This record gives sequence, structure tokens and C-alpha cells, in this order.
Amino acid sequence: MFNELGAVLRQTGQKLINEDIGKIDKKEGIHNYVTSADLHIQEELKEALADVDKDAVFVGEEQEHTEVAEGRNYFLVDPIDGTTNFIHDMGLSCLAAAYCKDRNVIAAAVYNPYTDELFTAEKGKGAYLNGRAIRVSERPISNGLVALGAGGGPREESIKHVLPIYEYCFLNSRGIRSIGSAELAICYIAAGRIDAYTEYHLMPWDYAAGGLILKEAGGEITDLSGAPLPLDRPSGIAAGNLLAYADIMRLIKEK
Ligand code: LIP
Repeated sequence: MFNELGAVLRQTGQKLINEDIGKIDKKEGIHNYVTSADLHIQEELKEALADVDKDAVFVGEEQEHTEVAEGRNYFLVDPIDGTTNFIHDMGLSCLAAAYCKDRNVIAAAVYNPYTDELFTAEKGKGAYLNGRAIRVSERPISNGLVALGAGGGPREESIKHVLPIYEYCFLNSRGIRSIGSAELAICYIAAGRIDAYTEYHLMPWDYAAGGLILKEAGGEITDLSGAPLPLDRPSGIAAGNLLAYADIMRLIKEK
């Protein structure tokens, strides 16, 4: 399944490179945008994923949100994760799709068309970058790179969450990065590039696909209390290789 999912994302993602931003509209919240490209890519993905599983429900970020009936398989899709990066031509955006069964992610793909990097995973079968197995690092925060995000949801709450962690990591890690795409940040931990990541408020399509990829690469990802991430409502996230995840959870509890 993850090969088919990956093929759809790669094929559709190549179109994103030449896509005009088009119209930029504001969504609910502060600096939360949707472009004509998000809508177009979502339509393309909807059509292409129907060939992967014609019975699965399509749940996309940029559509009216559909309740998925118990027992139905579904695709949870972010057509462009990192829309603000896309608007600013950063080359740091991706397409993300999670295939869900019994309300669990069982296959996932995340594709950055600007670097032609395709991250994939299937439950119990490992995680891959362009077909090669990937694994998290073994660096604790003291020796690692930490991604921090504060872009989504209520900004005052987000900044309260992130500032004490920023201060600690600024003084006690190799450095801090803000990737601007939650799915890519999570996949970068899976590939052993960075070591931990937290953000106060994300939507399920921002982390569902990356979450499976990270777990299959030997990492951990949960909500801010250490509980499994929900697929039906917003959540904060904490993610890392096993050492850095323990560090970031300690920082979240102590702040
Ligand atoms: C974005 C995330 C980003 C986060 C924003 C937003 P979008 O997703 O991936 O990292 O900080 O809150 O949710 O809206 O570009 O798909």
C-alpha cells in the first residue's frame, strides 16, 4: 500500500513545482492561509487516491470536514503542508497522506517535490526515504538539533508553550530549527537529521502520516501529555528519537 500511496504523492507533487500560488485566502485564526494551489492539489489527490482504494473516504485539510463512519477506511490528506513556506517560495513544503483503518494509520507517505524526497511507511514494515530504510538518531537533546513550531492555533498559548523550551534548547543543544512544515519536521527526525520537535497546536493532517513514519523508524510521537495522538481533533505534539523524546517530555512537564 505505501508504494502506491508514494507513487500518487510523487506524481501529484511534481505538478506543485510548476503551480502558481494563485489566490491567497485567509482561514480561521491568525496567518492561516489557503491558496488556489492547495485546492487544486487536493482535487488531484482525491482523484488519484480513489484508484488506490475506491471505497476509502477522502478527508482533506481544505474541504468541509467529513465524519468517517465506524469501520470505513479513509485517507487523511494535507495537499500542501507548509502553505506559508509555499507562499514564500521556501522549497520546504510537502504533500502528506495517511491511510487509516479502524481509526489507526496503517500506511503513510510524505513527499517534498522541491528535494524529490519521498518518505513512506507501512505499519510493521519499517520507514523509507526514496526506498531506502531510515532510522532515528541516538542523540539526546544535549547533543542534538531541536525543531520548534509556534505557527498554528492560538498564538499566545503556543508561545507560552515554546518559549521556555526554546530558552533551554538554545542554551543546552546544538541548535534550534523551525521547519514550517510539521510533516517534514517529523520525517526529518525519522531520517535521523534532527532529534526532537514540539508544537502546541496542530491538526491531524499535519502529523498523521509523519507519525507512522517516525514510529516505524524507531522514534516516538505523542500529544503533550504522552498519550497517543488523536486523528479527529487538534492536538499538541511531542516527537523525537527515544532519548530526545524523553528529554522534550521532561521539559514540557517542567515548564
Ligand atoms: C502548517 C504546519 C506548520 C504549523 C502550522 C500549520 P499547513 O500546516 O505544518 O508547521 O506551524 O500551524 O498547521 O497549514 O501549512 O498545512
